[in-house]
Amino acid sequence: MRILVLGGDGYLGWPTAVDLASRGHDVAIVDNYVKRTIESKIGVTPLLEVPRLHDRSRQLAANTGWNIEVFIGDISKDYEFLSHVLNAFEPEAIVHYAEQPSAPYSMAGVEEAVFTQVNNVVGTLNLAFAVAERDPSIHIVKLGTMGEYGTPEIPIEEGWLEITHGGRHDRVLFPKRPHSIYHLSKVHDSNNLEFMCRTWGFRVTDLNQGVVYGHRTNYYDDAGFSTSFHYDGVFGTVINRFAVQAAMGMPLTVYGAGGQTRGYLNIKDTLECINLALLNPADAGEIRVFNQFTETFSVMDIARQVVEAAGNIGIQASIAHTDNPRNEKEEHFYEAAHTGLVGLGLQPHFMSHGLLEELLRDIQPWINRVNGGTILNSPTWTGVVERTPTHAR
Ligand code: NAD
Ligand code: USQ
Repeated sequence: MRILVLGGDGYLGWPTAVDLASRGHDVAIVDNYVKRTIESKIGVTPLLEVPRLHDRSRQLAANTGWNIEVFIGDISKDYEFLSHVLNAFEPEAIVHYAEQPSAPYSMAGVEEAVFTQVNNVVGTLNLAFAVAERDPSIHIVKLGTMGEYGTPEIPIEEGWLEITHGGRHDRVLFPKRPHSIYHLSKVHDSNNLEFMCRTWGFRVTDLNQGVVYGHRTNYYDDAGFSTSFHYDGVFGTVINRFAVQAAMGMPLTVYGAGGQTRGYLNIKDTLECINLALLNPADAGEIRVFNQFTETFSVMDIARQVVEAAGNIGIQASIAHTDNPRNEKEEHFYEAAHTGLVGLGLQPHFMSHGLLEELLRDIQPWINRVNGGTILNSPTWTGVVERTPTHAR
């Protein structure tokens, strides 16, 4: 298959592109390095230094013979660029990761909130129009997020809700009550794509992914395969952060009570889910929604498991409840369906099967690169930020 990966410089984009190339597909990637721009603006760095895409792609080809074509450009600000890429590469499927993914960043202030929604929503709209222009039968595999649903008092279905109202029956997109401006941008994307499928007969798989953790994929050991792994309070996701905190001897930062419950999956399963979605495309006119996670944990469950895994490899770790910078429920009901991808053949990698020990061992050699000042740098959810007025800058 000819597969275009949007957001190919990111934590998930690069390993996905490598994995697809290893399976014999023709792969191209697009990125505009906006994540690197934000990193330098807010003063954070990934744990491992990551070469730029042309260098990574050259290194990959030299090591394996797999070619990944690279296009550098902005899918949100430059429609002509995106349209050119589709005409030049002629993809049969597009995996769309190219969005601002951090909830804390999106809540830092008006600039960050507006950037997040414009970048994410307009990028997806541009993609929809470029696909309509090039070939509406291209399968779009779009990364959504479990946080679109929020934490409702009823069980979360896989995308759709069957309702009977006024004596009549219908099937509607599950009601959304997201956690942040970022998560809300994904809700807008889902609504826009549902419209495109209903109106233009698009084929879309909307993957409501849970929180991803881990670093090692099948190709991790070789130079050029490692990815952008964050542990800071803006881009780092909770399990990756806890592993780094344990490895550096810092207490694990459980925000508030720690009852916040979410769906999680290992990065190896992200790659497998993308593969399964691509091999089993949505039908024309269908927006197919999968809840892409394998296990459900509270933050305290995770912290305890990280402490235990650290102990198994001789690291003494501890937990410290810290003030929660977010506005979220800290104790709540949570039950979410996730049978679609298992139905397609997903065989999950479970966290208790040595994955935390593997992660801790992998990051230990790099722990002297950690910038401790970026562990507690999460913006708060107040929406009010102390900033220098524009006219005084
Ligand atoms: P990431 O920030 O590491 O990767 C996203 C990449 O997209 C970056 O390299 C960025 O430069 C690029 N990008 C952003 N806007 C762009 C634009 N306008 N034009 C071109 N490139 C652009 O994020 P990630 O953690 O790899 O997440 C990938 C996707 O998966 C995101 O859409 C995210 O919302 C979603 N997701 C991630 C997780 C997770 O736990 N990491 C969980 C659920 C969903
Ligand atoms: N948390 C802590 N301590 C920390 C960091 C986080 O207790 O040091 C808590 C948060 O308060 C939250 C939970 O852990 O309750 C998860 O936080 P997270 O930062 O790992 O995840 P989140 O902000 O939801 O975002 C991440 C990705 C995002 C993706 C989302 C999937 O950054 O791109 O969409 O996971 S989901 O949560 O299912 O929506």
